[in-house]
Amino acid sequence: MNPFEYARPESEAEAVALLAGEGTTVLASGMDLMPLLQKSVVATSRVVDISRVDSMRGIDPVNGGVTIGVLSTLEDIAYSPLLTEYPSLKDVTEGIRAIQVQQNGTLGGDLCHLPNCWYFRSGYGLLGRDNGKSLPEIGDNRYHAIFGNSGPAKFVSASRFAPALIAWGAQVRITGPEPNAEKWLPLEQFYHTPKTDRQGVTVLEPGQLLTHVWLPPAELQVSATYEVLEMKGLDWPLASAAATLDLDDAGRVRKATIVLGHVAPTPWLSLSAADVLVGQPVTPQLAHAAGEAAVAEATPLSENAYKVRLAQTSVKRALLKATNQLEGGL
Ligand SMILES: Cc1cc2nc3c(=O)[nH]c(=O)nc-3n(C[C@H](O)C(O)[C@H](O)COP(=O)(O)OP(=O)(O)OC[C@H]3O[C@@H](n4cnc5c(N)ncnc54)[C@H](O)[C@@H]3O)c2cc1C
Repeated sequence: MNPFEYARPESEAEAVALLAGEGTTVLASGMDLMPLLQKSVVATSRVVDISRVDSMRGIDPVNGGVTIGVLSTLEDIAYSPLLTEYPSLKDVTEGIRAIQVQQNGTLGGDLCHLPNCWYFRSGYGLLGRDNGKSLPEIGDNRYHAIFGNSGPAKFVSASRFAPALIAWGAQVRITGPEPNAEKWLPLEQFYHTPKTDRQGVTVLEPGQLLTHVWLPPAELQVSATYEVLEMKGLDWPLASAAATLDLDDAGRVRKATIVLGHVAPTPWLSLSAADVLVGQPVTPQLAHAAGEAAVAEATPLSENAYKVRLAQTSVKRALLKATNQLEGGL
C-alpha cells in the first residue's frame, strides 16, 4: 500500500476543503475502497473519511418525496418506513444478502462504486489496457458490457441502486469544489463513460462530493427491480432491470421508465422498452416484447452474448414483478 494522509472531517464544507486538489479520495465505510488501496489499484495522496459528517445521514420527507443521505446504510434503506412506496429499492437490498454489507455499505459507496472489472482490479486501469491493447477486447470479457461498448470503456457500471433510483427520476446533490457550493442533477446525468484512464465513472470533479439523493413523490406508481445473480450469497448481478410504471385505473401504462444495470459502463435507460408499454396493460406477452425491445440494439463482445438474454429476461421479470404477476418458471 502506498502512504497517504488520512482526514476525518465533521462537516461537508470541511470535507470539500480536504478534497481540494488532485489525487484525494472519499472514504465512506471503505468496504470496497480499502481493498483497492491495499492492492494499490487506487493511488491517493489523501483519504477523506466522511463517516462523521452527520448532515449526510438520515432519510427524511422533503417536498412530497424523500431525501436519503448518502451515508445511509443498505439496512437503513431496507427498513425505512418512508421508502415502502418505492419497492424497487427494497428489491435491491434483498438481493444483497450479506449482513456485513447491509449494515456497513453505504448508498454513496454503491452509487460511486468503481467497476468490478477484473482487469481494472488487477491494476490495468479503468479501460483495462496493456501496452495499448484493450484486454477486454482480446481477453476474457464474459462479465463486460453489451451496450455502450464501442469506445475504450468495456466495463459495466457496478451500482445496484442506480437503476432503481433512475427509474424513479431521482436527483442527486453534489457539493464542492467551493466549500458551500451545491448543485442538484438527475442521477442519470451523474454517470459518465470514461475515454481515458484519468477520467472517472461519474461527473464528480476533484473537490466534489455526493451528499444526498432525492426521490420524487411516489404518487401510486408501481416499481420493481429484478437482478440475475449467479450465486445466492455475496455476488454482483450479471444483469438487472428496474421498472417504474404509472398505471391508469384500467391498469394501462401511462408512463414507464426502464433502466438496465450491469450491462454498460453506465446505468442504461431503455426508451424503446418504455415505448412498447405505453397505452397497454402489462401482460406476460407485453413484458416479453418490452424485454426484446430493450436488447434489440445490444452489441455483445466475443464471450458475453449470454448477457443479452439475461438483460431481456430482467426487463420482463421486473415488469411482471412490479405488476404482481411474477411467478416461478417464467
Ligand atoms: C469482500 C467484499 C465483497 C463484496 N461483494 C459485494 C457483492 O458481491 N455485491 C455487492 O453489492 N456488494 C458487495 N460488497 C459491498 C460493496 O463494497 C458495496 O456495495 C458498498 O455499498 C460500498 O459502500 P462503502 O460505504 O463501503 O463504500 P466505500 O468503499 O467507502 O466507497 C466506494 C467508492 O465510492 C466512493 N465514494 C463513497 N462515498 C462517496 C461520496 N459520498 N461521494 C463521492 N464518492 C464516494 C469511494 O471513493 C470509493 O471509490 C462487497 C464488499 C466486500 C468487502
